[in-house]
Amino acid sequence: MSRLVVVSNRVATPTETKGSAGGLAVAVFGALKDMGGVWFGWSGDVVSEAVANAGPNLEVDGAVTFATVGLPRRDYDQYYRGFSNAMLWPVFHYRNDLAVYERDEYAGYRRVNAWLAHKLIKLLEPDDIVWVHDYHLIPFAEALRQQGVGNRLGFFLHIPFPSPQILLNVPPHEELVKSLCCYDLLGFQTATDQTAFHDYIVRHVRGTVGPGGQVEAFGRTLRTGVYRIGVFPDEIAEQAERYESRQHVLELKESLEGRKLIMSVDRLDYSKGLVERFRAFEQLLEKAPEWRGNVTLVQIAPPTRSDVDTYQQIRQHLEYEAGRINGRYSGLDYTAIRYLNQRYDRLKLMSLFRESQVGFVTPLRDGMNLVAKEYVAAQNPDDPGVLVLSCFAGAADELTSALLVNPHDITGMSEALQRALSMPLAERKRRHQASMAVLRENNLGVWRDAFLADLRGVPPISEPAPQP
Ligand code: GDG
Repeated sequence: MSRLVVVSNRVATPTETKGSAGGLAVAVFGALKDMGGVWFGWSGDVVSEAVANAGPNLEVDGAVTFATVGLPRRDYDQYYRGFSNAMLWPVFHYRNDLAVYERDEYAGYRRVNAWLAHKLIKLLEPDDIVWVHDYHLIPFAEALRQQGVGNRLGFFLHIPFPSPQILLNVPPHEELVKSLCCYDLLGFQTATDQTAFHDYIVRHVRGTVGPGGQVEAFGRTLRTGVYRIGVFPDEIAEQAERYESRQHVLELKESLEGRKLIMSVDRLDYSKGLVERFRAFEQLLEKAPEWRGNVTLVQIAPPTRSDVDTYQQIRQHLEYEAGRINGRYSGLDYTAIRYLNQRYDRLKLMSLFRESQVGFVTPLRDGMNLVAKEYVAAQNPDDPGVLVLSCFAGAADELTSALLVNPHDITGMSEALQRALSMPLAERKRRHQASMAVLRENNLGVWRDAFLADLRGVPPISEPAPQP
């Protein structure tokens, strides 16, 4: 059987791959263990040129090799902080207004992709199948192909693929799409994303889209498919139940003094709709005074990408909103919004989800949103909480039993909160059962195996990869 090579911007740590709650790193590592292979990418460290060039650093764990490289400061700034996170991330989340384009950052993005590809080639065997993850690595296959690699190359995009009119805002949009066409298989989270890619191919580069998502463009033929990422719901349910009587949950319960709890967990990112969410909660307290002092919103928001300006701005904005709303509605013994800028242990999060009556997940755009799925999975089936979910999360296609909201409609969201807080048990159970059935049918293993099966099915290019 072919080996598997996984390439992602960040390589998971050994602890993450052995975590018991079933995250993405665990699922990817599972496939690597079965097939044998390599997980290659950035170590997360900024290092000197000499140290970067001396890499990759190899760590062997059974049949799996973790191969990581550090990035010099300029590469980090241009490839990661610059083009990936200050240009591609905002535009792919429909926030052109926040995007910053610098030609030298784009050049750095391509240069780092080529350098990473060059590093990987030395570890690659001719029959390996290569699975590349996410927007940091769009030109990775092109760089491999230019260096003579004929292996099967697949790419999964974790974030939305924007509609063509939005993508046109990225000056080198055509080069990026051409680079994507160097893969053999492109995976998207939803049919909307796949269709947006197809539209671009047909309208802007006069390519063709055939049955089964086959694309012909730039002289290449490739497959495209929809692979909805999921969770392992039964493991999460079991973990959440096992942790429900732990100290942290008991302390939270005691501090709530019988008040209802709304839970939200997101990386602190402007795509997650946090400001609109706080305002919707404020409107609930304003328009439904019976809830004042009787419901608390816990927002866990660990900071990310804090050296990108737009992330500093969203953080300040949220601190202002949380302070303003708490100033208005908190009391001597009651805090309306508990806003926590910290990362919590995964198992703790799952047990807090189980303890709450509402999961409030309202991104302005999101490829999938795993928090929504984790929230559902963590519920007690005999007394489940209600998921209030943005229609702009990929997860909304599947979790149709959630209360779906438009995150720009503050009043609509506050009404959904009211409805969720007062929903009768029978309806809550019915919605929870329907959502759990969807999560079980399309769990994280199904996502992984479907993508890999399709990638294996791609006929290899005739020339073998050059030997190191
Ligand atoms: C990208 C796409 C797509 C969050 N805070 C803490 C914590 N988390 C965990 C959650 C969840 C994960 O991080 C976040 O995943 P999401 O899917 O919600 O969002 P992104 O980070 O934006 O992920 C997204 C995903 O890729 C997968 O394809 O769904 O659309 O944007 O698992 O639980 N985990 C811990 N402490 C925290 O404080 N331990």
